[in-house]
Amino acid sequence: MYIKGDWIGDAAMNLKVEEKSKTDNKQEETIEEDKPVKQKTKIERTLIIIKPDGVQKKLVGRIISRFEDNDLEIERIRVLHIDKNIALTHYKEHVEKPFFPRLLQYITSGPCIVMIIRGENAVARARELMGCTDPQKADKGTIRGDFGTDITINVIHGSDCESSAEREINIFFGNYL
Ligand code: RTP
Ligand code: MG
Repeated sequence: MYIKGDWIGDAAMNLKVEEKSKTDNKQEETIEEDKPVKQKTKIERTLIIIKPDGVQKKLVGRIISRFEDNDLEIERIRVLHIDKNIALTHYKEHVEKPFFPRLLQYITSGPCIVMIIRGENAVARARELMGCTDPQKADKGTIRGDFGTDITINVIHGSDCESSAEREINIFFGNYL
């Protein structure tokens, strides 16, 4: 018996509602089965930096090919020796961290290649191609796994989400979009 306010009764009611919505979903699923399966995709832009070690080791072409071979295209590209002010702006979330002095020294140590990369789900897909921050832990076949030296000297930067991409694109390419 269901008594309003009784938690067992409430749970039973919730279960019924849940069962009903499962049945409803089942009907939807049956209808959906006839339709072709569509993956959720979105055209995005992300900011990629081939860091000074990547340029010094002449890896630019090979790194760009990793993106192009995966249907991500270069929309804008420039060579830039990042100075202290740009580094402080770009890496503002890391300025107080213990590793920042080494990161600053590294990122300002020579010319970088800065690019806007565009394509379906570009932010997440670029990060997958890059591999995780620490090259020792990154999978082989990823850019950092194949070419990185250590957790700081790791060849490449990629925006970590769409809002970061917008902010970073604005730093390096202004508001041309
Ligand atoms: P990024 O921003 O360059 O794409 O790298 P990420 O998201 O994978 O890593 P994040 O945590 O944002 O760190 C930014 C860059 O700082 C250097 N780093 N050094 N413990 C350390 O010594 C350390 N941790 C991070 C790396 O160059 C990293 O890419
Ligand atoms: Mg980051």
